Amino acid sequence: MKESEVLKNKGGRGMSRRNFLKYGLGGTAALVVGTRMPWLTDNEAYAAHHVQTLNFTITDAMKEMVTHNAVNDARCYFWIYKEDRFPADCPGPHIFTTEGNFVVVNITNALDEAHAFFIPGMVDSGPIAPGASRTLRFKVPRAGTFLYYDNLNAPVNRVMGLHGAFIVMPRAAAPGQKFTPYGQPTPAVPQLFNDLGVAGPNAPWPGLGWEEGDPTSNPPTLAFRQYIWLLHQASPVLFQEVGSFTPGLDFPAQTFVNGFLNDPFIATGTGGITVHNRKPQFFTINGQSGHFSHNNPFHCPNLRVGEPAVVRILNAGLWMHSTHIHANHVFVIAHNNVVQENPIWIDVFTSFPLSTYDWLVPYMRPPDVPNLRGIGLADPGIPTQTGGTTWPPLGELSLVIGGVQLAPICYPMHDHSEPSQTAQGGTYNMGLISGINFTGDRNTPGGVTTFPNAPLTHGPDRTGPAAPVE
Ligand SMILES: [Cu+2]
Repeated sequence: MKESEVLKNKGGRGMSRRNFLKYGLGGTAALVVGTRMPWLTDNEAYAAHHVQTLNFTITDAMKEMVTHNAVNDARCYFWIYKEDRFPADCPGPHIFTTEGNFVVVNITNALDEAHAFFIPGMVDSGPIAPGASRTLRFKVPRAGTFLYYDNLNAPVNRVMGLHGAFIVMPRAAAPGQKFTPYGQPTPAVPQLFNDLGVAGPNAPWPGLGWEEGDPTSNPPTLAFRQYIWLLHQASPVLFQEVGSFTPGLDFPAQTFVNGFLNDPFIATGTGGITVHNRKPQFFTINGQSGHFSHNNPFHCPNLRVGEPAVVRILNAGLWMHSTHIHANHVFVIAHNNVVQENPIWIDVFTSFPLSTYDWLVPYMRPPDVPNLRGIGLADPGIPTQTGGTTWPPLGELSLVIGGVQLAPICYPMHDHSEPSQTAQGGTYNMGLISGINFTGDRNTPGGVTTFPNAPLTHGPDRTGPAAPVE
C-alpha cells in the first residue's frame, strides 16, 4: 500500500496530491559549504559532504517516529527542506560554513502554497510560488548558530518542519588567542578558551584545547568538537490537518497555534479511545527521540575528561524547553548569537521558540566524584575502603547491571519541561533527551585514558561509522 493510500484510509483528504517520502531512523546529514573543514568532513559520524551549492526542494514526507512499530502506527507528516544529496528528513541537513563565504542556495517549491528560505540577518528569499524555483546568493556575515527556516505564515511553515541548523565558523582565531566559535568574541570568551588544555598543578581544565585533537588516542580525538541539539515538537494530528487543508490556501496561523498549545485534553487509552488531540506527541533533538538521540554519537558527545566540546542548542518549535545537563556545569558563551560578556556557569538553561545558545562543556571530571583537590582537578581520587580510589571509577566500570556494563559513564541532558520526556503522551524516556558520555580520562596520572569496556564491548569504539546516506 502506498503512503498516500494509507493516509487516505485514515481520513486525510486531498493528501494524495503530495509526493510522499518514506524513510526510517537514519543518521543526521551535514553539508559543508565553501572552505574545507577537515575537522568535520573527516568525521565519519557526520557523513558530511563538501559542496559549493545547496540544492533544496521544499516538499513533504511521512516520518516514522520513535514509537512506530508493526502494531503501533506512529508516523508524522512533515514539510521539509529536501537536499539533493540526502534522504528526506525533518530537520533539513545541518549546514556548516565559514564567515565571509559566499553561499548559493537553489530552491524549488514542490508544495502548493508559497514557501521561503530565511536566515535572520542573512538571507530572505521572499515568497516562492508553487512550482517555482529561486537561486539565492549571499555572503555569510558572521560566525554563529543560526536557524534556516520558512518564515511565511508564521509559525506554521517553520513548525511543520521547514527548518534546519546553519552553523558558521570563524575564519581565524584572534592574534595570540586560541580559537573560539566566534569571529569577534567578547574578551571573556577567548580567555575561557585560552584556559582549556593548559596543564599545571591547579589548572582547572588540563587536557586538550578546543581546537586541539589527538590522532594518537584510541579512538582518535577530533579538533573543534561540536554538537548540535536542534529541538522541535511534532503533532501528527495537527500536521495532517495542515497537509489536508485546501490546496493553495494557507492554514490559519492562529488556529494552528491554538491547536498546538491549547487543544482540549482527550483521555486516550480509556474506553477504547485511541485518538489524540492536536498538541505535540513527539519531542525531538535533530529529528530523533529517546535512545536514538541519547545514544547516537553524532548527537551525544563521547569524549574523555580533558576534551572540551561546544554544544549549539536551537529551538525550531513553539514549546519552551529547559535543557538540564548532568556531570558538568557548562558556560553559556553566546545567547541568540550575542557573545556573552560574562559567560554564566549553569547546568540548566531555558530554550524559547527560535532562541539559540552555545554551551562550552569543559568535559572536566564529574564533580560528584570526590577527589583530593577539588572540582575537576586531575588527581588520583580519594582512597576507598576496598583499596581502590574514587577515580578512575574502575569498580563502577566493571559493574554489569542487567547485562549492561557501566562503561562508558553516561550522563543525560533532559528537559525540565517534563511532558517532552514522553512520546505519544505517555511513553517515558522516548522524548527529547541527549547527554554527554565519558569514555576515558586523559588526565589520570599514569592511569586510564580510555575506560575499559571488556568483557562486554558496547563502548563508543564499537559504535562504528554512521549509516550510509546514499
Ligand atoms: Cu534535570
